[in-house]
Formats: sequence, structure tokens, C-alpha cells
Amino acid sequence: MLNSSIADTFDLIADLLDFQSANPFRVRAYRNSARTIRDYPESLSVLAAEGKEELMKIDGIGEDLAGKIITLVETGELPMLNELKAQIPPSLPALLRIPGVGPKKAALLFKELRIKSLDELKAACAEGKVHQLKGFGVKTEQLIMQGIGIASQANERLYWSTADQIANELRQHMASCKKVEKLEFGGSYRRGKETIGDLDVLVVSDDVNAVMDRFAEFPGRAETIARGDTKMSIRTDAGFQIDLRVVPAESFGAAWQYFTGSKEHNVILRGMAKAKGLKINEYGVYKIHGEKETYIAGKTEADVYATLDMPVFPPEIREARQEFEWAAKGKLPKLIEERDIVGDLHMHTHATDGTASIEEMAEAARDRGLSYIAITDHSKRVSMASGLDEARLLAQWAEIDKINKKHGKKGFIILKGIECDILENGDMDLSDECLAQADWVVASVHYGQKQPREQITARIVGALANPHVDCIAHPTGRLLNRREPYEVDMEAVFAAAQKYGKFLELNANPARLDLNDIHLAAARDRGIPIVINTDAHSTDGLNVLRYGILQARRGGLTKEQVANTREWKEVMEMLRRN
Ligand code: DGT
Ligand code: CA
Ligand code: CA
Ligand code: ZN
Repeated sequence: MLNSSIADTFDLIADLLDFQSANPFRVRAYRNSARTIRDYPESLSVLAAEGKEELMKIDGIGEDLAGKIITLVETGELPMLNELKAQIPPSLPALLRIPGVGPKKAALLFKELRIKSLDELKAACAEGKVHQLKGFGVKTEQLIMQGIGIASQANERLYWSTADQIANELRQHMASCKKVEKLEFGGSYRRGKETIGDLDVLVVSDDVNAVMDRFAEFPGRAETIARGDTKMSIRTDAGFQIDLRVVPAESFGAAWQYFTGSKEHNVILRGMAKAKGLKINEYGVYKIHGEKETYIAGKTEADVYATLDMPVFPPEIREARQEFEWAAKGKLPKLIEERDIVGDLHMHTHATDGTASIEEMAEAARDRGLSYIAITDHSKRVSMASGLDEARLLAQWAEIDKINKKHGKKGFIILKGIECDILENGDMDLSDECLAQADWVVASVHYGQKQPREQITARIVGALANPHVDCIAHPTGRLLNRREPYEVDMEAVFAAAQKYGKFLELNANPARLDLNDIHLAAARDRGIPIVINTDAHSTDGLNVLRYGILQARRGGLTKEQVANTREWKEVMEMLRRN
């Protein structure tokens, strides 16, 4: 069983307990362990086979949870979960996937309207029954209607980060098969797309059966969809498909190129090959002489591209957008890499909704090789996260001064920042006088996200015009699989960022990845500096940087176009020029 499936099970238990108004500490224990398990680098199924003690070495996993994990891995189910499910409506898990419907609202829908399926909920919304419930209202009803669409899609495509977990587990699993000479992933996963439809894996071997037998033993496998001579497909217990192809060594490069895609990129390559009297497919590149064809390349991707006088394109830009134009001019950009990043300008502490202290965040960032961070907790409007008012913010900044002084000349700087809410009426949540004292201000929208285009655009443009604001955080507000972006006019935002010399954030959280690749390319073309931030709410949260890097690469960004590849002194000068 996959770590992500175990985590999903624990999340579901937490939801069901919450639905029953169980002890909040118990609910939280399940939620925390789900998070730990999802991020855990080793397969829990493998650890479970070694016994409880191995599992209990993991933070937050006690004897009880370890026992549950073992039962789950060994039997595929959990009696405790079955009992819980028996006590609640079977539709609940589906209802909970709808944005804005938590366990409490779901309970009401069930009790008052006897809603048992997404279809019934849709019908009830259409009949206007939902908004009459206590705590719902017309707006919620509309949101639910939209959300039903998203919720039914949400099962189809995984976040890149989740696919990455599965890919790593599969690689580990296949490594013990001696017949595997080489294993690589292709498809949208290799291209670093923000969501993944299915995982494509390529193996070089001269023993197809041995490879497929091992593949069939993958702990995450729930069923085999098809097994042929060279191709086999399985589905994981979460319903995610993995396609395996076994190829001979002389075809590996051609197959890797072909199955990496994108389809559109490949179509153009095929056209180029044809124009040169060549044929290119997943087996190799062939020279055509009348009826006959001769294999001329296919062992490596470089060999394949070389037959067309093309460089090996970084997978992230193989989307048939600008890559061929760049290649023709010999100007393929040198895309940004994770090690280029030297600072992180958006993160939270336990003063608001984070879990770590300023010093813990700083130490974790330093361990990751950064030389500066900005602490940007929420402002007071975000009361749910106990956002900071002026007095608490000033106190936090005084503490930062003290910590910086204490650590002295170690070359690491903690910046006094704030994530200031842009209020519904367009005002900033904190006074200009207060913001003026910050080293770094990110502005963001958390409320009134559903405002019409003109209104929400005016708010964001207004924030960019404020001389104390440096950057807009997660500029479109979308949450992958869960929430649509604001109606914001991005052209107007780009124009304002240019006019006022402001930065825009690429939020690296795998559920956000906001800005998207198209927006990033547009911002780049306008010379707007991008800042790749983790928006970490814990020390582990700093690890999401790599997802942001992939997204930046998909946007064609180089080191130069990303501000936090520069030391803070230089960033400060960029800001001062404005
Ligand atoms: P996904 O799985 O929806 O996230 O997206 P991909 O890009 O991984 O698409 P997938 O899994 O259907 O196919 C993997 C790669 O195989 C794709 O990127 C390019 C290649 N491929 C698939 N079908 C075709 C095709 O009809 N023509 C060409 N030229 N390539 C194809
Ligand atoms: Ca795929
Ligand atoms: Ca596929
Ligand atoms: Zn934030």
C-alpha cells in the first residue's frame, strides 16, 4: 500500500471523527500523522513488515497508530474505519471533497436533507433547498454547485508532489529486480506538470516477464488493467494508473523522448524528421530510402535530438510553445535550478498559523543553504489564524532584531516581514505607518475572493500601487483540484507590477503553484521579477521549494529572472530603485 493511501485513510478517519464531533485532540492526532506519513521518504508498507517498533520510530506514530498501519497494510482495511463508516452516511467522503463543505456542514446536509450522494446534493442546490439550512446561504449554495464539478474531477489528476511520492516508491520497489537495467519516468511527471493524469515508467531489460512480475508485486497495486508483450498498466489503491513499458537498450532514448512528450512537442519533431527524409518513433530514428529504412539512432535522447540538429530540451519546456524558436536561434535558456535560490521571502511562525518559532524556521532555512528569510505572518484580518495586529507585529519585529543581533555576523539574515491582507474594500489591513517599518511586505487576498473582475483587480492593482508593498503573494488564489482562481485581470496586474516596479510571487506550495507557467512566461517577458517562496507553515514546509522550481522552469525562467537567487543586499537595491 502506498504511503499516500495510508495518509488518505487517516485523513478520512479524522474527517469522520470530526463529523461525529469527537475529541478534537484525537482528530488532530490522525491529521498530523496523515501529514507525516504522506511526506515520509520510505515505504511504510516495507517498514510495517519489519514490525511495530520500526513504525514507532517515526515522529507522532505511537503504538496504536503503528498497529493500525500494520493492519491496514496487511489486510487492506481497518475494522475501526469500517465501524466509523457504518455509523455515518456513505456519501460523506464524497461530500467532504467539495470546497467549503467540512464535516460540520456535511453533517447538517445529511441530517436535514438526507443527502446521500453528489447527485442528490446537486439536485437539492438546484431546487434551492440548501441555502435555507442554518449557516448556509445563497452564496454557499452557489459555491457548492461549482464545487461538485471540481470534487468529481479531483480524483482524476494527482498533484505532482503526490505522483512524485508514488514514483519514488515504485523506483525503490523495482530496484530489487536484477533484470532492471535502467528505469526512468516520462510523461507529464517528467515534464513537471502541476498535476499528473497517469505515471509513465520506462524500463530497459532483456527479460520482460521478470520486470512485469516485479511490477505486479508493487505494494501500491490494487489491480492490473492490462499486461501485454511490452506494456503493462496497473492501478493503485487510490485509483491512479501507472503505465510500464519495457524496451531494449537501443530504443531507450527514442522511447524516453517519445513517452516524455508532450504530444504537441512530438508532433513538431515528427514533422522535422519527415522534412529531412527521416522517421522518428518510440523505437528509434530511421533513414528512409524508398521502401527501406535503416535505424540510425535511439540509444540516448541526445542521439535522437542530434539527428534533427536539436539540443536535448529540458523536459519542462517540451510543450511546443517557444522551445523550437529558441533552439533555432541557439538560445535555449539556462533554466533556474533549486541550488540557485538563496532566500525565502514568505513563511509563517507559531505567532499565527505556523507551527515553529522564528529561530526554528531560521535554523531550518540555514540548514537548507539559504542566507536569508523573511518572516511574513498573517495580518489581523485573518483572525482564524490569529493574525497579527500592529502591537503584536512590532513585538515580533523587536524579537527578530534581537535574534539577528544574537547570531551576529554568521551571514544569515532574518527579515522583518508581513503578509498583509488586502481587505475587501481595497484597503491594506495594516497602516502605512506600520508597513513602512517592514523590510519586506507581501500583500495577499484571503477574503472576498469571489468578487467580480473589476473589483478584485482594482484591489490587487491598488496594493501594487501602495509604496510599502513589495510583492503580491499567490496572485490568482487558485488551489489545484479545489478552488478556481480569482476573476482577476492578470494583464492589469502585470501592467501595475511593471509600472510600480514590484515583484510577483510564485508560491511553491504543491496545491497552489501560483503563478502558473503561462503567467510566469508573461511576467518574464515583461521583465517583472519573480520571487519563488515556500509559504512554509512549518520547518518541513520549506521543502516545497522544489515544486516551485519545476513550475518556474516550465515558465522558462532563468536564475536572473528570479529575485531570490540574489543576496538580500541586491534585492534591497532592486526594491530601492522603485
Ligand atoms: P497526463 O498523463 O495526462 O498527465 O499527460 P502525459 O503527457 O503524461 O500523457 P500520456 O500519459 O497520455 O502520454 C505520455 C506521453 O506519451 C505523452 O506525453 C506523449 C506520448 N504520447 C502519447 N500519445 C501520443 C500520441 O498519440 N502521439 C504522440 N506523438 N505522442 C503520444
Ligand atoms: Ca502520463
Ligand atoms: Ca500514460
Ligand atoms: Zn502565507
